[in-house]
Amino acid sequence: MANVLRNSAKFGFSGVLSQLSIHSRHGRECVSPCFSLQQRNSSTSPKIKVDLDNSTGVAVLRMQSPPVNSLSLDFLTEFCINLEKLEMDKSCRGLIITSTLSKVFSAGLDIMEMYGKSPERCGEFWKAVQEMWLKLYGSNMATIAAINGSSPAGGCLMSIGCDYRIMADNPRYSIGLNETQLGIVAPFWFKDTLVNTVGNRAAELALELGLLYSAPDALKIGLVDQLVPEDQVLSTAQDTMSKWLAVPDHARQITKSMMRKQTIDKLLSNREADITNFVSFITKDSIQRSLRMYLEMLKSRKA
Ligand code: CO8
Repeated sequence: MANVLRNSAKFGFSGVLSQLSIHSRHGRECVSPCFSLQQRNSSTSPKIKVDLDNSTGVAVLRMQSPPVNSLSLDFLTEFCINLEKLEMDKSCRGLIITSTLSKVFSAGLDIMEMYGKSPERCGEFWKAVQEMWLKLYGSNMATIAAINGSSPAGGCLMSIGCDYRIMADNPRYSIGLNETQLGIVAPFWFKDTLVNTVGNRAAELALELGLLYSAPDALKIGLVDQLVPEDQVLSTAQDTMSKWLAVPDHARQITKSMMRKQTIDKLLSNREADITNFVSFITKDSIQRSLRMYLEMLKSRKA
């Protein structure tokens, strides 16, 4: 552990996990585990907008991919590129993640990326999902999710990957890892992140039943830290961030590493197996049928 702490102090939290040679904001090597961030983003309009306030050192990352900010391969790639840029920027100490869409923070993984796709494409997609979580959960920045709408499944994963969660006080908005409701299973690192957030018993109930919690219920189990009126979600996140940034960076980062490193290392050392598991699971006929039924259910809700 002493070594870990020394390395954390020297390289930053991400640096301890370093697999690839990418220069960090401290001018040293930092993490980007096994993921080539080629500019593969094919869409013309950015799905993400980042504003960094140099006077406060706080960046606001706005997800702006209608209709529901679903996490497609393109979205995830753009997200990771932006996160990496901020991580390397010495002037950026805090990150707030929010959505420009009304009612939705993020609908989670883009189901169309998991339905009717080749095993190769599914593997590429899953690697990007892993990468998003590794970068966020292991970030050196203080991170706050300003959850201004519903946030199921992968949206919840993104939220619990942050250090703190502020949600709009609206009982119609929900958050949770509802994978079992789709007939799929949240992988171990989704589970670990949830356990680290709400504890074992609450996570067990939440995961087995695939529960989506209304904002007030999410606060009760500690899935979010604070509820505020909808129009104050971002301003509260900014106020809260100033408290986080009042703590010396190195002390906060080493502490974060102590809390999260074991969970991150577990995925890093099982990354390829996790991809193989995902691909073989998601391409099964029975799972594809479940996904198709779920997609039909989503469409029929509208009709
Ligand atoms: N992926 C792709 N498309 C989606 C998704 C999604 N996750 N969510 C919604 N859409 C589509 C809808 O089908 C609809 O399409 P269309 O306009 O063509 O009919 C459009 O987005 C708008 O959706 P809604 O009308 O439902 O929008 P609302 O504003 O009424 O509701 C919600 C927004 C609450 C987000 C709602 O859309 C919803 O509940 N979506 C489903 C969320 C969900 O269950 N996501 C789970 C994704 S799986 C995941 O993240 C983790 C998987 C882990 C895999 C592990 C396997 C081993």
